[in-house]
Amino acid sequence: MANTSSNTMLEQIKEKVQAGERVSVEEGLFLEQEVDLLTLGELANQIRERKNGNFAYYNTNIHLNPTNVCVYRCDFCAFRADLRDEKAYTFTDDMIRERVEEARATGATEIHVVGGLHHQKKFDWYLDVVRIMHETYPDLHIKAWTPVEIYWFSFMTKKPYRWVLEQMMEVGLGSMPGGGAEIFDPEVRAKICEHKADAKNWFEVHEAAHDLGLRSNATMLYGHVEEARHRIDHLNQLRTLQDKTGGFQTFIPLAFHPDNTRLSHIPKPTGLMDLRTVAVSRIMLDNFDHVKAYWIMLGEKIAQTALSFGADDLDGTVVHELIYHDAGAKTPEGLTVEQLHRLIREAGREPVERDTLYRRVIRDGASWSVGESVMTAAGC
Ligand code: V47
Ligand code: SF4
Repeated sequence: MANTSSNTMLEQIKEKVQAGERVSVEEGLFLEQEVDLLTLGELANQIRERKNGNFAYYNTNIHLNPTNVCVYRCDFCAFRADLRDEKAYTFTDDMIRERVEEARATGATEIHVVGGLHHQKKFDWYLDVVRIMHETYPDLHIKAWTPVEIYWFSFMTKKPYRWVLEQMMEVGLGSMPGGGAEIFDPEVRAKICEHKADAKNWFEVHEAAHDLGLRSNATMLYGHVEEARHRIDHLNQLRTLQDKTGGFQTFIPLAFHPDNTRLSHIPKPTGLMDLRTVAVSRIMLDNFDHVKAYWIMLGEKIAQTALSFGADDLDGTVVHELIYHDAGAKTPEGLTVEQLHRLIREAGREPVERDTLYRRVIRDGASWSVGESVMTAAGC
């Protein structure tokens, strides 16, 4: 970053960030390739504080991966299994009820549901997963199914995405998680997750969801075979749909975990790359309210630091996570609210428990209710 044109470019970007203007794809690439971590952090932090003040959000949640049997074979996935594998499992209705009762007993406000595409299960089984959860604990927000799953349901039923989503909403679906995005570039997808729903399908599902009033998240899986230009293209595509619908809530950069995958020769991203990716994402995604530092993947230390590099959310207490632990995550299986508070306060931020839709949670032990939108309350 020594020459004059680089300095001019950086000055231009700084002015844009200060004025709340959008950084171009070319400038995004420059940030990725030429700019040091602390400068990225300073820029990202400005945006983070403008959008969310000093708040750092978390939620009380629990995970359910209803089956790990999957027709696909994504190279980065350590979670999936074939039907006859020893580790293959599928939840029964009673197991689902038990998981939801556990959610109720711990005062969880959200259940996060993603899983494999089980070729012997019909659409009605997936619908029942949501129905059972909703009937067992109606106040629990069900954040379920990525576009890869919705695409599969649409393929099985030969019905449009909108119909599939409407059926799911009728039995209790509350919002959609951000997975299945990986890296949108078709050449990268061909290398790591050939055959599964492509970028076009991914965006069409989110657009249909937003049109029905469902909010959703977006992710990006980084640190495998992709290059900087692929990450910037990915972020640019996300902000284009967000301009159109405004339906995304949170962006979550997902650090690739290589253990037990077909890409196990690739080293896990370093802490530096994790923080750079959080910061560049925050700068590029000017129309996203939130960027999540998913502690279960980043580890508590990097996630805590990320709160000064553009992130405003740590995700939650997360009980029963499998996808990243199968792929070698060394983080604990869950964190208590006290531990999350400590991480946030140490980072100089104010912890706020939110529900899935970013409303403040008013809590008394395991009982809770929701207040107003946190950002409205903050005047952000
Ligand atoms: O699409 C799978 C990723 C995603 C690995 O919306 C891996 O709040 C790293 O949807 N290393 C599914 N990543 C998870 C998902 C999600 C996660 C966190 C928060 C939210 C949210 C949604 O998990 C997949 C894939 O990108 N994944 N295997 C792995 N070895
Ligand atoms: Fe199946 Fe999802 Fe794993 Fe791909 S990432 S193999 S779709 S469970």
